Amino acid sequence: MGDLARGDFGDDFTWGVAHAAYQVEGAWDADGKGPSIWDTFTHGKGRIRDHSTGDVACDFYHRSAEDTALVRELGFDAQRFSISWPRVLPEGTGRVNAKGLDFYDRVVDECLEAGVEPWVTLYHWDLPEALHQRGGWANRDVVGWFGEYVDVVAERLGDRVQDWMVFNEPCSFLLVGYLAGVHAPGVRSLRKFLAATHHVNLCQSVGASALRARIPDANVGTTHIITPPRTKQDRPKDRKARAAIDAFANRIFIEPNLGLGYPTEAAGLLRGIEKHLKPGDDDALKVDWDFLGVQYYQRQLVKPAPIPGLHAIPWMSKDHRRYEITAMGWEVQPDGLYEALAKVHAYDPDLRLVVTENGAAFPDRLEGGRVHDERRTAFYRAHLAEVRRAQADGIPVDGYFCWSLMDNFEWAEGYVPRFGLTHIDFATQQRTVKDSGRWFQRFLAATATATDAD
Ligand code: GCO
Repeated sequence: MGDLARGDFGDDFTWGVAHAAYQVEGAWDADGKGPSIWDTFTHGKGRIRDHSTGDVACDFYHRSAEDTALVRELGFDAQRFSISWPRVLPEGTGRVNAKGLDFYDRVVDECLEAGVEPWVTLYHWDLPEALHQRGGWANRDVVGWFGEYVDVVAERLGDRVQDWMVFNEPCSFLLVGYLAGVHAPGVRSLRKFLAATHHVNLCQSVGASALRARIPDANVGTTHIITPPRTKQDRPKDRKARAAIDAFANRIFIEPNLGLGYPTEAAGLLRGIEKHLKPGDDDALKVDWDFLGVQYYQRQLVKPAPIPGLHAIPWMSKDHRRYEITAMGWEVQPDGLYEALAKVHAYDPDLRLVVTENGAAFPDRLEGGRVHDERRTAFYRAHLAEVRRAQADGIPVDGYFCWSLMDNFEWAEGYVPRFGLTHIDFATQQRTVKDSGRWFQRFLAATATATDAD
């Protein structure tokens, strides 16, 4: 891997960093913002590993200019951030909170002034609590509510923002929030999970249309986490197990928008989704994406399950002997990124792909003003090599976003796992660029091909 250089990825390749509203903004009730399901969830007892909340987080709400300047200093082209729906529409529909919208307007301008492209995600998991009280994603009315919200944002930011992602990882907030109940809103119901999944898929399409109606030259995509399942053996029942998890964790969130319907044949438990379909939905689901965002963290070890209709369960044990394990307990397998890209590419060879998230948490230590996180640098280098391999094999990948610019609120794990290129002291809000961030800075500054930044 000694030969990796920025220039090898192409002149039009976008290098970015990503983060999300609830994980970084703080200011949870400032300037007229309404509560989101994550405010409710974290303010309840016992949900978050370190009993923390996103009330303050990285205080990005007040420090966005400084953080955006850092994105530029490190040499990235783009900053991916998300809009908090209840900051813009405190009740979810109707009344617009001007100060909330002003904040995002400012962030966009700060990006442009710093020479950083703003890449905007419309939904990164913080549904207005008021809409959850009305049934949230499980209520089909959400399709109208979401269209209204996207229109408000597109009208205000569309003159300056070209790159849009409608959703961040439906798989995660639906499976973990509506089926496992470990993320907000903490629901455990197969029925609600299936209803919510169908409504989110409809919203992908409604959101994309609302963007295109306001912004003729918009670059419209969405993001999916791709977790390739693996089994220890390859017997027919192992293959069936992989297929079932693949349907549940990957395919139901991607295929309906590509006009392929729901893969109910692969997992019997999915059949319940059919009763949420109305005439005309098959067409309403179709989206003509400009790009798809692929987010990759790990492969998932699964094993055959003796549960009729399910076929597979995730296997929580780890292969410590074969793989390095991150602070999230995830196995480091760089070639899984290639597999994830190839999997999405197989749907449509012309569809542009962007790696909208990739990164890792490690037990970082701040010592003498430095964080020597060589494991993170090695992680990025190995994964970037897989992006190059995908490009070399003809897969059109034209961007890569690190998760994340800075340490932030990692959902149910609180502030324990640190994913940043920048360390944050959450008591003082002091930012310290880690060695991995400096590695990127050198890598991005070197324009020649085939010479490593090190
Ligand atoms: C996700 C989200 C991020 C996470 C990151 C690390 O992929 O789950 O987009 O919000 O923080 O992935 O788990």
